[in-house]
Order: sequence, then structure tokens, then C-alpha cells
Amino acid sequence: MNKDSKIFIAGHRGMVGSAIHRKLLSEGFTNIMVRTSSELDLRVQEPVNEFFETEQIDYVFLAAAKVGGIMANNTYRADFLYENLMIQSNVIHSAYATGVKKLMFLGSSCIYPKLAPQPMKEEYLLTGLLESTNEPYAIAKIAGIKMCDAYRAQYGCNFISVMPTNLYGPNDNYDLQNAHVLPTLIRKFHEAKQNGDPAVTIWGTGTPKREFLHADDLASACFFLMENYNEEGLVNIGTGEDVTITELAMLIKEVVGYEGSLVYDHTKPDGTPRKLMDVSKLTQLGWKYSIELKDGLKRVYGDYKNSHP
Ligand code: GFB
Repeated sequence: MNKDSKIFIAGHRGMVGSAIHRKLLSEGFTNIMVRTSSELDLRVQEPVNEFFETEQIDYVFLAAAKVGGIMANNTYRADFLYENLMIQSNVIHSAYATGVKKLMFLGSSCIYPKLAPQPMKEEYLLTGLLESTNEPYAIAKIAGIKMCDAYRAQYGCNFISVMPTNLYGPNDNYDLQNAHVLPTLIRKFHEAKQNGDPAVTIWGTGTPKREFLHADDLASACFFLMENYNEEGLVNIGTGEDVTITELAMLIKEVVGYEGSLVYDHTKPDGTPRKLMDVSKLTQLGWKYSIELKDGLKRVYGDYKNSHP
């Protein structure tokens, strides 16, 4: 990418897209295109075609998606499948039709089988059944990977796919029902501390393991791969280290300074028991994360506290 290349960040207001936007600005890119969802509804084919034809874009980061935590994925199953399939199909096809030089599609670690061997290597894709709570989202993301590979094979498009692990950072969603575990627990511990509540409720058993990557590290990895990776298939992006949900809760409790106890709501699902990324492909290419979980938690809690005094 040249500093004046025309780069479209689809989904620039979300946690991932906004992190990529900050990264590109900090690297001195001057011709970044963004559109809000009310300006350009990526689920609708015609305006997306028109946008790509008019703008003649050079590079695309496809970070627009309908996302959410375990309950949102499980509840809005049709929306997760339909909206993600539409967004990615419209953008990928228009990118091909208008000669985009390179496109990066962002997926998720939930594309791997529920009981995949750990850590999960890229080649484990489609080797087993998916976790049912997020199967619609995973199916859409798998379709996106396969679209990138198919457009590469049939039309020679330089479209690549990257699979981030569970993410957190600025512009995250803190909704108590629909968000991911890390931001939700920050909010729960913060509010429990403010209200003097004796306990905070953790969904499920607390035993599932998850890996967490700060969105700024993700953006750095995406930028690195946009510059250095031009192959079919996918690349995992993560830290290669995970914690149990109870360990995460204890860390957040400490960062927030909450003194009460934890209780478990066994009516809520655990989801995948473990989904640790094998990041050796990315490490061998030359990238490694830099923000440790505890430091990242302090950063996001600092921001959260400032906006929720
Ligand atoms: O982050 P999370 O919602 O999604 O939940 P997944 C991770 C784990 O934290 C599950 C537990 O075992 C939850 O039961 N958990 C404990 C909580 N307390 C809470 C809470 O208060 N809120 C939430 N949300 N969880 C999503 C997928 O899976 O991860 C998506 O559904 C996507 O498709 C995303 O891949 C990255 O990690 O289970």
C-alpha cells in the first residue's frame, strides 16, 4: 500500500474497524475511505456496487459484521447468518468486479470445530462439528474465507482471510445481555463496586478457556499481514495464551478493585470449552502481540471509568 492508496475500511465505527482506522492514520495513510451504515448499507447489493464503481478503491479491510457474545449469537441466529453473508458477499464481489488490488476479510476463532485439538491450527478448518451457540455466525465466516479463496482461484484476486481470537478494546459493546464476556464483566464489576453489591454473577461454570487480544494489537497484525501476506487460506491472529473465565473474572475484579465474591449462573451456556489459537504461522511471518492482558484490562477499564463515572 502507498500512503496515498485509496483504502476502504468497512465497519470503521466498530471496535475492529476503528482500531484499523487509528493504525492507518498513525502510519501516515492519507486516502482512507469510510462510510457509516446509514450512508452505505453494506447488506444491500446495489448501493455497494455503485459505491465501488464510483470510488475505484485500491485496498479493502472488511471489518464490518454483525457481532456479539454467546447469547446474542444464540438468540439472533437468523440475523447473524443473513446479515454477515450479505455484507461480505456484497463487498467481496464488488471488490472483484471493480479491480480492488487486495482485500482482507476478518473472521473469528469460532470457525473451528467445537472440539478441535488445542491449540487450533489453520488446517483444522472444516474437520468437525461447530459449537451450536454460534454456528450461524461461524457458517457465515467460513463462507467468507471460502469466497476469498474462490475469487483468488477463479479470478486471481489477492483476497486474504485472517482469524482473530476474542477481542477487546476501545469502542467495544458493554451491553449486559448481548456483549462478549470481557466488556460485560468490566461493567458488572464496576457497577457492583459502585452499588456495594455482595456478589457478581458469572454465566456458566467459569471453566471454559478463552484467549484475549487487544484491538490495537489486532490492528497492528492486520496492517502487517496486509503488507506481507498474499496467499490463499487463513492466518490466525492471537496471543497463543488463554485463561479460564474465572481467572479472567478474578483479574477484572482486581483491576476494578471490587471486594465482593463471584456466583455462577448455571442456566447460561458455556459455549466452546476452549479455543486457543495456534499462532505459529503468524509468528513465523514475523508478528507478535505486545499488550499483556492485565495491561490491556487496565487501559479499557480506565476508559470505561472515565465515560461512566
Ligand atoms: O465472550 P462470550 O460471550 O462468547 O462468552 P464466546 C465467553 C464465555 O464467558 C462463555 C462466559 O463461557 C460465557 O458463558 N461468561 C461468563 C459470560 N459471564 C459472562 C457474561 O456476563 N457475559 C458473557 N457474554 N459471557 C463468542 C461467539 O463466543 O465469541 C462469537 O459467540 C464470536 O461467535 C466471539 O466468535 C468471539 O467466546 O463463547
